[in-house]
Amino acid sequence: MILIGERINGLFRDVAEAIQAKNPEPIQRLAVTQTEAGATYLDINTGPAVADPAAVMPWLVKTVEEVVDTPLCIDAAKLPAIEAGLKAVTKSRPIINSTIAEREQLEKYLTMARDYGAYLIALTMNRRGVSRDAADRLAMAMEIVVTADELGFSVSDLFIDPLVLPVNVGQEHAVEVLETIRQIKTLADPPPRTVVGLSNVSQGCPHRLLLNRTFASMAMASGLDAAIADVFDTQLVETVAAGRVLLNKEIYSDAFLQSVKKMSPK
Ligand code: THG
Repeated sequence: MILIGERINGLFRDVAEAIQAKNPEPIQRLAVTQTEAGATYLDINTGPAVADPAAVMPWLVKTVEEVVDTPLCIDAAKLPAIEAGLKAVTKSRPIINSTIAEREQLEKYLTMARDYGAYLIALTMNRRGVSRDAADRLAMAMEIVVTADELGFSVSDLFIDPLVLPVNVGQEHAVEVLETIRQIKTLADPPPRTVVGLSNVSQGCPHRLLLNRTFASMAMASGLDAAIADVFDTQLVETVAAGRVLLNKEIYSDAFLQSVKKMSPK
């Protein structure tokens, strides 16, 4: 499983303040320390407080690329901010995060991803909101796969996100997400990949890291390919490394805990 470091997000106060002050130092430190901790991608999101995300995203991309080679996951709610981020990327093939599963929006994002040679995260939600159960999520995943195929976008460059909700407000969702992850692999050959925002599962709960780690291990067993996650949780990173060995994705060696640093989407 690929770990995408979640920490460069304006949801966090230190990042919001750094963006506000155009101060690169806290962001560059998070880029370096997350990479050292085992992130093979870095999610970058300006956060909800920024007035013009399309103006800030290129600065965030440049600030991060100045200090690491780690590829980026450009996370924004609106297309102009994503496109501004894509234009600023100079190093590796980025991931676009994300589109909803509405035909018109899917077409725009798939075309953009194709034109920029990016991977694309597509959420199994539409204008009516998040799905209730696995069947609902799978129906949207199928729409995503079909649309990608029609537009000539490689299905294996798609990451489908079944959307994890906090377990304290939607307890029934976690098990539906696991079932969706399993079944998404049957939709196409080669199949799309899957990704989740792991820390969503524990938002507002005590024992957050325990919930995150447990869900990570369950989701890996269900076939999850990537997680946007807190890589500063050493035990989470180690759980993922052990999971890779146990799922036979990594050749066993006594030094298997090192393996998490070498993951790539290739
Ligand atoms: N799917 C996709 N992208 C995503 C998400 C997803 N991007 C954003 C998010 N979800 C994943 N990233 C985070 C980042 C932070 C938190 C959760 C998920 C988080 N933050 C603290 C909180 O809300 O309690 C912030 C407060 C703080 O500590 O300062 O939990 O699902 N594709």
